[in-house]
Amino acid sequence: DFSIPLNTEYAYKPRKIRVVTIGAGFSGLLMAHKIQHRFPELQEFVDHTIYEARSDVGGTWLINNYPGVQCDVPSHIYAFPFDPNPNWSRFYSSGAEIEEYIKSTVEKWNLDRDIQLNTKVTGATWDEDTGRWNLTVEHNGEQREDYCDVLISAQGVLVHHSWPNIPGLHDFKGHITHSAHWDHGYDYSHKRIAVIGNGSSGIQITPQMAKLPGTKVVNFMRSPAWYPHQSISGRDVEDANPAYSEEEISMFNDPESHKQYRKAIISRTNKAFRLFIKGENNEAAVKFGAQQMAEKLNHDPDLCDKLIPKWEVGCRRVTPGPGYLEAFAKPNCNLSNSTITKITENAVHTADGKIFECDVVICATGFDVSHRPHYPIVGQNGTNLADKWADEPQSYLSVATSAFPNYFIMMGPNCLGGHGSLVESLNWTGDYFVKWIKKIATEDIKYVVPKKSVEDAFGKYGDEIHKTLVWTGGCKSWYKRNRVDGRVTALFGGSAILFNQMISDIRPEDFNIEYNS
Ligand code: N01
Repeated sequence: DFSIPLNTEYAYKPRKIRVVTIGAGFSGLLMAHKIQHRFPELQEFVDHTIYEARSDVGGTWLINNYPGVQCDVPSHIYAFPFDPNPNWSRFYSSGAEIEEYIKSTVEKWNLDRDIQLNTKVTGATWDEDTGRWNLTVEHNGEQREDYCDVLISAQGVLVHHSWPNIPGLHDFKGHITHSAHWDHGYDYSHKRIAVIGNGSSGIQITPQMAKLPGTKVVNFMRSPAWYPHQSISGRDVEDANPAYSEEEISMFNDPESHKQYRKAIISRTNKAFRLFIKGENNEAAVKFGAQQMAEKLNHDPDLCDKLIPKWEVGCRRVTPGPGYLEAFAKPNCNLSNSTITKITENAVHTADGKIFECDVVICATGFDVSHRPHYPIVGQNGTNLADKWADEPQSYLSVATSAFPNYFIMMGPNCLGGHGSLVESLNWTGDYFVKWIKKIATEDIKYVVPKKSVEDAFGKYGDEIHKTLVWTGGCKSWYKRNRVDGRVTALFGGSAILFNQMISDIRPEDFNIEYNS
């Protein structure tokens, strides 16, 4: 087509393609920014829609709004790279502050231009003849059909919360809630409260409940976890979550100083990866962590025995969790590590024969971490993604999977979800998607799909690295789909720097590419 000026970067006139992104949390909003602003040339040939099932943007920060919710990633690196926020009030931000930041960023950049709220994708089927995804979406209870050339899953991984599998749970006659489905209309004060779970959610909820007037709280834990209080804020302070002073905030408002500050935190975070390698660094961390936890527990032998893990630091996700260990010093806050055998109308029963009468049961029991979609995504030869991933999820570099052409995933299996800067990694992933979108549109490509052999090789490569890392240690964790043994399916087996290198090129040789003509 000679109508294109010769100095264009494209060899062919780009064909118009329709891109649908599912989800308007951090990942989906990053895609919105890339398509609307970062790569303005995409306007010429990309028609983009973001479907969001909920009534607002914000993803995980909209869903997880339990009391005390706070991010355990430093605020200054938990921000959109295109709009770093100099005004964070603390080293770690509250969920509410993050939600506010997300909403104001959306408004500032008009990122809701292509978003359709209250609209749920209920099915996606690949059509090999047309090279398109046929979609069904539900809005206000009505189903309609749509299509796209490229489908991007930006649904996140910790989306569908899990109720514990405890006999009698639903016979409980008091108030029952989940950390990811909090009931803000209920007054928790003056209640006897059972908090089940001691992951990142449970450890934030427990001290908040213990603070309320007249409460009696029991936290039921099954597996101990490390709660290091060593601040990576770079300041020698006791407070694990320091508030920023006015001077610091005004310093951050100078773009160069802010950039340097962010760089320093990213560098400290990247270096922390060394801690996750089995061996002397981790052994030192175990010693340090055990000593620090014992101090926080006032060297209470019973609490130390129950709470200080015997496995590596980082085997389960570490979280700063200020106030959790300290809460057990209060007379109204207790810990049980005996297995819950049943829940009755008014009590939690444990294997050691104890019965805890309570008015409230809070399940901080995590999420479905299978990666399996909760609606049919059907790829080549009728392959349903939920079936493909029934035993274990497999991906190509976390961003795509064989038999699912033109399907790209943010935070797919084995992504950079446990170390480094998550938002930075989503940003690199978004850039990677844009490269494919441009290539597909400008080279008249019908579809691209990762080769199964390469996907398998990536899995093996990751497994080999994982053998050297603490995530394969002897604990039970959601990194291994809530198992003790088995593959690490949630996390990338390498540093953030390695992930960045691996994703900086689209490596077409790893894909089968089908052209339209
Ligand atoms: O979920 P989890 P989460 N009886 O799966 C326990 C992110 N996040 O919502 O391990 C008793 O970690 C279960 O015990 P066990 C972050 O990535 C971040 O807390 O199966 N207990 C476990 O203790 C985090 O890692 C932030 O033995 C039962 C707990 O429930 C991820 O989300 C805040 C049980 C679930 O812990 C998930 O965190 C919140 C039973 N029958 C979340 N069933 C921050 O940034 C389950 N459990 C701070």
